[in-house]
Amino acid sequence: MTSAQATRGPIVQRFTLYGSPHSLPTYKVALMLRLSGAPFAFRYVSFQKRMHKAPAFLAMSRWGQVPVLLDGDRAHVQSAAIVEHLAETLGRFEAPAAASRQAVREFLYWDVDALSPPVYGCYSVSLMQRKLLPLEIAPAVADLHRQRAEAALEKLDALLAGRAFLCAAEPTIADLFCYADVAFAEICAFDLARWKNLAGWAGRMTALPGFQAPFDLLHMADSENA
Ligand SMILES: N[C@@H](CCC(=O)N[C@@H](CS)C(=O)NCC(=O)O)C(=O)O
Repeated sequence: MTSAQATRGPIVQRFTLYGSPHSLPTYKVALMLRLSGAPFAFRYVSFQKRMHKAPAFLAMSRWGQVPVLLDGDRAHVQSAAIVEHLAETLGRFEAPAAASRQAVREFLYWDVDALSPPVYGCYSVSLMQRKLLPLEIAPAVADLHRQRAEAALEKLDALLAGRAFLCAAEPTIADLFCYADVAFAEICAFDLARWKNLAGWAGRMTALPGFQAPFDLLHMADSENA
């Protein structure tokens, strides 16, 4: 602690993120905070300990899910809504004009509809195979997740042809949000080299100042209530 802090008292942390390093939507919010340069405290919510169904947690998260972002006293849920809230309040990664703001929203909805669910499914398969979650996913279901993830990644690659970023000349929350899924797809052994535009864009995302990959950004060891 510096002498200035000692006289002024502890710094009040504005943002507290509840989630898990293994949670893809938690990474989306953490990445937004990180790339925006906004410090945050991280609280690990253990699914094994059913912390997400405890009354105190349900009081913040009506669906009993992570992530939850506390911004001061207000609890925010749903990663897409949280990321939009952060863009507005921090003034970072917003689209520059009304037309591209609408395009950003469309990409967020597309991601939640088409890209994130199959990648999330593939990651669940990987957690099951590594015996980190007690799941039973039939091989046919696992194959379907993989096919759907591939189709969505193929689409994203096509949409990135001739563009540096998805909706504007600069990265927006649409890029951050979709990139998080692509990062988890890579963890699930999808080889981005297959998709030239996607690989180039992912390289631009990982080169952004402050960027950190999922398990570099969120550590179990750092969590305050693991
Ligand atoms: N649409 C939500 C999805 C959140 C979600 O699926 N969270 C998972 C962890 S990655 C969860 O909390 N699962 C526990 C449950 O649903 O009971 C978002 O984007 O925030």
